[in-house]
Amino acid sequence: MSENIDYKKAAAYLKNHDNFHILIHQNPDGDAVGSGYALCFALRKMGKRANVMCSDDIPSKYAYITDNYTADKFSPDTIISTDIADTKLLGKKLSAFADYVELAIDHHATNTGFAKRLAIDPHASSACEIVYDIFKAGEIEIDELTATCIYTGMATDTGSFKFDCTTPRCHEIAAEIIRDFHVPTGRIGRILFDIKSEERLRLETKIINSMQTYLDGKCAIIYISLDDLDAFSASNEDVEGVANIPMQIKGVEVGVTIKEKKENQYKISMRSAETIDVAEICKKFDGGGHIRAAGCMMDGDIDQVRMKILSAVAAEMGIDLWLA
Ligand SMILES: [Mn+2]
Repeated sequence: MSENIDYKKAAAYLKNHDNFHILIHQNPDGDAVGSGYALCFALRKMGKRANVMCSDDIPSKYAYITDNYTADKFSPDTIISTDIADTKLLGKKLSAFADYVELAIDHHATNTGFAKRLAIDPHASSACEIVYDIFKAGEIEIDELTATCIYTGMATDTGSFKFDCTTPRCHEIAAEIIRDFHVPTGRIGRILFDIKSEERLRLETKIINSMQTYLDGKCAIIYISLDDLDAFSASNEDVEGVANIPMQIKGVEVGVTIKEKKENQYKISMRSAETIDVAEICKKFDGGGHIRAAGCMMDGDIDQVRMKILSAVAAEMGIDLWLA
């Protein structure tokens, strides 16, 4: 049985425990990295031992965070997670922790309640926003580095303060941490949103050229095969954020990105512009996420996968696929 706890209780929990392993999800994004390391740095500042654990390597663009971290050697007494909605997202290396998470900090409405204690707010822009409010509630001291982590997660999950999840609270926190800790916003913004590897930029032209639109231009699908990655010498890191590419087309309501993971296995990412709940669509395929950004895994032949996705998107749009 899990228990919902408020931020004061969550802060008290952090204060009253030690030797933390902080779990973040596989394929970590800016919010996973930001919230995980923010917790770690703040706990260490309190004199506690803490490590951040992830099944995958942390992308090199977050070096301005991870360069300030070295893993400690100790056996954990306290397992907590952040930005993880489902233990499936722990990935291979961390799956053994699935039943032992004491506290989950998260902002996904689809959180499965796997942890003993839950500090969850589906209206928060990011896990980082919740982590910051937990620090505030418990008067836990932070520094410039921790503030930079918090800013990173908020900027990532709000698409640089553009998405609908950009609430007044989100701007208030950004204002507070920029004022109090002089977070280098320009530098972080460029690292997170502007700089791409040459391989990525060239791969983008291929993806865009082979993009297809359906349902009267309301749905666009891009596909990235393992061969594409090979041909452009692109790494997994190079394809981060490609899901936003189809959303740039005028009239597209749902953008779908299909990434080949291995033969006949694909990772699907969906984005929605204004009206469609893509979390609902991804749930049909055992996935989940947010209304405007969700994902799932699918198996099978690429054409079948494409058709299945398209019918699900059409159904959510109320369009009869066979007449469209
Ligand atoms: Mn997040």
